[in-house]
Amino acid sequence: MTIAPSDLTAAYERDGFVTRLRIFSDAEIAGFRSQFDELEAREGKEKCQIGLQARHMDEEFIWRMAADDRVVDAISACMGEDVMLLSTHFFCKYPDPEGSKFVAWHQDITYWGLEPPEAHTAWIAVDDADLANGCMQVIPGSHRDGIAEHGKSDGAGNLLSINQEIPDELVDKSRAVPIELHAGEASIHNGQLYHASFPNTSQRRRCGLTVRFIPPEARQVEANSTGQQWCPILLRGEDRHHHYPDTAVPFPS
Ligand SMILES: O=C(O)CCC(=O)C(=O)O
Repeated sequence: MTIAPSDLTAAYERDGFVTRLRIFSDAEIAGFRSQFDELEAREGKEKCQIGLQARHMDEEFIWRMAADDRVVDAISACMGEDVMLLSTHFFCKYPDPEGSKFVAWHQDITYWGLEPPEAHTAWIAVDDADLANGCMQVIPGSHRDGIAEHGKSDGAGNLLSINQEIPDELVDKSRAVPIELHAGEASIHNGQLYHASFPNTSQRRRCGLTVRFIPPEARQVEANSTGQQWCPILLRGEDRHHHYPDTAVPFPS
């Protein structure tokens, strides 16, 4: 981590995101990348684009990435001491010369069925992510604007599960900030922050692991966008709310 935890907390509260957190060394991320490459060879690129959800439950390297103490230290500086791992999801954008695959402007929390509507995401770069290969973009401070009514995206190729999109007129794109990351670095964003990513028009893959976290008080009041029940796992602190059945740690250390 390049900034002190107290600075992280203040920046996160103000902007709704923090970035360029060095989590894994070059050697560590190279190891994880080769395990992702192996999974990609086994399951195919089509599946790996957005189809690898909650695979920390059966792929040990994903669990090791998501539950790493350095990730949890950073998340805990942003969201507080009690931390549950909600899920994981790879967003892997392959070279797309036609520019057809993108992630529309959205807030994560609107389709996760949580009350209070609170969640936080660590986006861990498996590959370098930059403007050319479609890194994430955010609108600083938009997590304080409340929850926006989402519509459906008109453009074909939105990688979001139900094609959701914040209406154009509500997004001040002139304030967008690109989240460029080297492999092994992470950003963290608030589930109410407006964010998006544009097509990967480079020749390079852009793979990131999103790790979703909630505080134990956030209970599930409706099905999430994939129609499933969440099965979060307490990683740090205490669960005084007991909204969820106990889920065993898949790969105890
Ligand atoms: O990786 C991307 O391009 C988008 C990620 C995203 O929308 C998210 O983390 O919620």
